Amino acid sequence: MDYIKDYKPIVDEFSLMGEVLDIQPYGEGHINQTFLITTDKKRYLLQKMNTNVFSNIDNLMKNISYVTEFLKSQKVETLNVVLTKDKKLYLKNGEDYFRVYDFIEGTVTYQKVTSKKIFYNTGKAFGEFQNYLAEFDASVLVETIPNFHNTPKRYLDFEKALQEDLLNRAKTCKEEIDFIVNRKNVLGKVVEGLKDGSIPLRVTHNDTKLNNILMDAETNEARAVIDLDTIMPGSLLYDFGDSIRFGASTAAEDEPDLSKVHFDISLFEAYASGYCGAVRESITKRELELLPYSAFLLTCECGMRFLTDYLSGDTYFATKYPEHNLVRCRTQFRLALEMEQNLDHMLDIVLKME
Ligand code: ADP
Ligand code: GN1
Ligand code: MG
Repeated sequence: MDYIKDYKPIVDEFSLMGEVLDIQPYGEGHINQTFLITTDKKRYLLQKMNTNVFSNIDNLMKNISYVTEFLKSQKVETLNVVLTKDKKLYLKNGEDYFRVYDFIEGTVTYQKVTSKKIFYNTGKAFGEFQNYLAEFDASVLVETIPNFHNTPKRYLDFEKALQEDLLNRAKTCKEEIDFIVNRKNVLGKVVEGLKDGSIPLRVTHNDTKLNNILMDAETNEARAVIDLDTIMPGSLLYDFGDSIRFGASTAAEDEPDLSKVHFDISLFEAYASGYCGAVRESITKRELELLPYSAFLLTCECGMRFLTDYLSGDTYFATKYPEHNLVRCRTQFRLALEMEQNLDHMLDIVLKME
């Protein structure tokens, strides 16, 4: 595919420095289409935003603008939105929506944790990010995906997809269906806690996987939290749990060989130590006690979302082959099972961090 030919007219609508030399697909995100733009002066990132997932791009980009301006005012390194030539936050081209960010140089994203230190740094950075957001006025934010981490609601979506079974795939994933059906009644603790006030509502990132943070290429210290599309009111348990889901695994999210997939409790400890150190002043006792459960919950939730998408015909997450979502679901349920077996041990670890 000739990306320059296809995307140069789009890129030309933005206020870039220099002559465009190259445009290539970039990164491993499951939602937006990301491209690296190289000019003779600097590099940028172009994203074709996913309008199937985000129904109101205008509100989404306003959220990002508010949050990034707020972070910049606190001298925190963050995404910088490059405006279009007519000074807009994004470009609408027919049915398609595009945005451009400065490429943050000298950084790397990891698809898998390669050392405890990196995961400790990630925990510390997401904890600090939580602290910055604590000062942010939640009333200006629009919920970009309502009920994003409402796990019981996600369970209903799964049931619906199972009933419809559009591609007749249910027969190929009976074990996975049973796994989540058997846990139906333990998926509500965070939603219920937010409702009855025992868990505080905060402004949270909601998509805290390892490749949504840029690490300094030389020092491996965290430089910037990215992928700010889902910053919304939520629970810090969502952010903690989702990081553990992705990072405390011995294998990739889509590893087909399940014998390689395990929950690594020493990575859990490294992340928890970085995170709890950063949020020590603000985390409540109840939140602390629920950190182990949140890892189990978010891993069940994500596995269930992959399963739902598999049953619905792969319309949400980007996939590279027909069973991709099922393979991802299997890794998540394997991890969730091992987390479930280790909840007491995880609790001992976090209670030491009080
Ligand atoms: P998605 O929503 O599809 O996950 P992301 O916004 O997370 O898209 O971007 C995908 C990948 O692109 C990230 O995981 C990261 O590797 C890279 N990336 C995104 N923004 C930047 C940036 N401003 N500078 C450098 N790399 C970036
Ligand atoms: C998606 O956008 P990305 O790839 O960083 C998804 C997350 C899932 C994750 C699973 C908006 O994250 O919720 O946990 O895939 N983002 C959205 O890898 O749905
Ligand atoms: Mg991402």
